[in-house]
Amino acid sequence: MNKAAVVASILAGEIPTPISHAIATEPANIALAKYWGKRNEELNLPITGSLSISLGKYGATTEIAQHSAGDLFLLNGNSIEPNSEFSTRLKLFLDLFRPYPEFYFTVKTQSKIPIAAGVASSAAGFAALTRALNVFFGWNLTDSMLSILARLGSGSACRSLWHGFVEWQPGTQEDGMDSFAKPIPSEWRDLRIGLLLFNIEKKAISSRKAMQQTVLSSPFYREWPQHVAKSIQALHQAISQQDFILLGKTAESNALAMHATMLTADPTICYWQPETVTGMQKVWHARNNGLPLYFTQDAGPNLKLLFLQEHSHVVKDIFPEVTIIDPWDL
Ligand code: 2P0
Repeated sequence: MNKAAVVASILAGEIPTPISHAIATEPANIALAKYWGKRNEELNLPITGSLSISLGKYGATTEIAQHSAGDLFLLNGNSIEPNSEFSTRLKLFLDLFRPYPEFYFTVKTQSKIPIAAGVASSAAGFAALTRALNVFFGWNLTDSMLSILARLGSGSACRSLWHGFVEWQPGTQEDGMDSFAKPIPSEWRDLRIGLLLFNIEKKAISSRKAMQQTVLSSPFYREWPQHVAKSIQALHQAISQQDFILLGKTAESNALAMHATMLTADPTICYWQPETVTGMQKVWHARNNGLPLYFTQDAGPNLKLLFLQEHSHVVKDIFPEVTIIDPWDL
C-alpha cells in the first residue's frame, strides 16, 4: 500500500472545495520514549510505540492558500529553494492532496524552533500543515485521522497535534490505519523542559537515514523494542503519579539506549559533539549533588533538560544559555 492509497481511503467521497486560505498552529514535541526504526518506510510505520511531551507555544504556524503557478514555500518569511530537500519533501506531501495536478499551494510557515536541529521542527511543521489542509479543504476529519495523515509527512508529526503528553500507538495493520497518536489526559503544571542548543546547523545525517542504518546494522537494535515498551510503561506510571524522578530517569535512559543502538550501527552514527558530552556531565554532576535534573537527546547534538519549576533558577545558574519551556503555557 502506498501513501496515495491511504489518503484515498481517508478522504473517500470528499469533494475538495478549497476556501481562500487556512492557518493552523501546532507544537513541537520531544519524545521521552523514542520512535527509532520503521516497519514500513513508505508509510512511516514504526516498529515500536513512542511517548512525547509537546512544547507549548514552541511550534509552527502554517498558512496555506492556492498559488497561481508552481508551489511557493516560505519559511520564516524567506522563500525556500525549489530544489532543496525541504521543498522536495513538502511538495511530495502536497502531491497527495492536490485536487488536480496543476493545483498549486502557497505554504507560509513560521517556526519558533531551529529547523533540522533535532528539535522536532518537521513534526510541528507537518502537523500544522495537516491541520491547515483540513480547514482549507473542509474535510472535517477527526484528530486520529489527521494524525495518520501527518505521519505520512513525518513520523513524529503524528504526535504534534496535541499539547501535553501524547502516545503514538504503533499499530499492526499493513495500511497503518491503527498507527496514530492520542493525548494522555494529564496536566503536570510544574514540569519544565530546558532547550540547550549547541549547534543549530543542519545535521550531517538525517534521522530518517540514521534510523534505517541502525535497524539494518546495529546488533543492539534487537534489544530496543523491549526497552521502549518498558520505558512507555514506566512513563505512564510516572505521569499518573507525577513521579518526576521516574519520569526523568526513564527518559534519560531511553535516550541513551537509542544512542547506543546508533553508536553500534555500521557505519557508526554519532550525533554527539564535545558540548553534548560536557552538558551530560554537568547534568550528572548536578544530580550527584542532589538536584533532580535529567536530559534527553534526539537525532542531533542538542540536549533537552527535564526538571521541575522550583529548580528553574538553579538550572539557569548551571546552564545560563538554556531556554526554559513550560509545556502548559500555550
Ligand atoms: C522521536 N526522532 O521520537 C525520534 C527520536 C528522532 C529521535 O522522530 O522519517 O523526522 O520523518 O518519520 O519523525 C525524528 O524522526 O522521521 C524522530 P521520519 P522523523 O522524536
